[in-house]
Amino acid sequence: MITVLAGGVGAAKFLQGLVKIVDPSEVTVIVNTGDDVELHGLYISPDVDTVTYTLAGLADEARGWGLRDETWECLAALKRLGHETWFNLGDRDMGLHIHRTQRLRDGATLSEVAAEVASALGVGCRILPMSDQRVETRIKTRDGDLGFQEYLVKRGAGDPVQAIDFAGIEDARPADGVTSAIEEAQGIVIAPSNPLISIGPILAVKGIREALAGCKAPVVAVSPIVGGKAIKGPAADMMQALGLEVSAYQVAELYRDFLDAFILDYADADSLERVRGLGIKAIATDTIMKALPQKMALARSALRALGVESK
Ligand code: FO1
Repeated sequence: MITVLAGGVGAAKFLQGLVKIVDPSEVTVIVNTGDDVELHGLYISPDVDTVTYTLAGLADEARGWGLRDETWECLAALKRLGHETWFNLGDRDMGLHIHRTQRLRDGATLSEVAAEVASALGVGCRILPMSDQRVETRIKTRDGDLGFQEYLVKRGAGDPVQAIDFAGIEDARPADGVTSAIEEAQGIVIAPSNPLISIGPILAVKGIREALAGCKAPVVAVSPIVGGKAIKGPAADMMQALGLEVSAYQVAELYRDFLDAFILDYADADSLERVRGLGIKAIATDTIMKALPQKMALARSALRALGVESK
């Protein structure tokens, strides 16, 4: 089994490549839920949905979130009724959120719902939310404490970040199957996702970071930072605002307690020796995943770094 720690779009692209070279039933994905948000009475789990929709072949890959060929009638109706509609929920996407919300109200767990949805959409991998308890990524700014989606979508990630907090993390436990997916894996991949707000919340759930540091399988991470910039999203600005170096090296450094290997882009090949100085095997390759061949090639590099055979 290959276990992948995942945020949203970067992880989803990597997984598209991985499931072409490994049997999907051999892949377990542990997904960040710190981005989850409740709006219009609905529970939305953006990273879980991005991974699920992408692996189901239903995602709008150009936009990076939601479903392809969406319509937006429900949101327009909410707007006419005076609701805030800064978070764009498509009609079909809304169907999933209604289902999840109803199931949670009936006593199902987030991970039960994730498994049901994956199965209904024909996804062959196991998709595990990091925890069934609510963990909420909060961004501290000059204007106060913002919910993650408020910071990212409503305010366009424009506020200098003073601190990041994961509300509820003290009471969160890994969802069923998460720890064993780390302990029993043949290899573990940290996807090219934001280390602070996508992988960070997963690592902050009690026991997960320790499981990674103590597991027998090798762990490889793929850098989401290329040439001092984030491939997508606010990672670079956030790292800078928090006084971190905006570099692939810095990402490796953030994971150094559990990392065996690190893949960075050719653009950062001058950092290979520095990463090796951390005692981590470092590999340079093309990490920009424009189309399926690049996604597969990157997944293949990760498996090679783990010493795992691929199709
Ligand atoms: N991102 C946006 O930039 N604008 C949106 O209106 C938006 C809506 C949305 C709806 C459902 C969903 O699953 C994701 C959505 N996202 C939107 C993406 C999301 O905010 C982030 O990409 C992730 O939370 C970060 O991984």
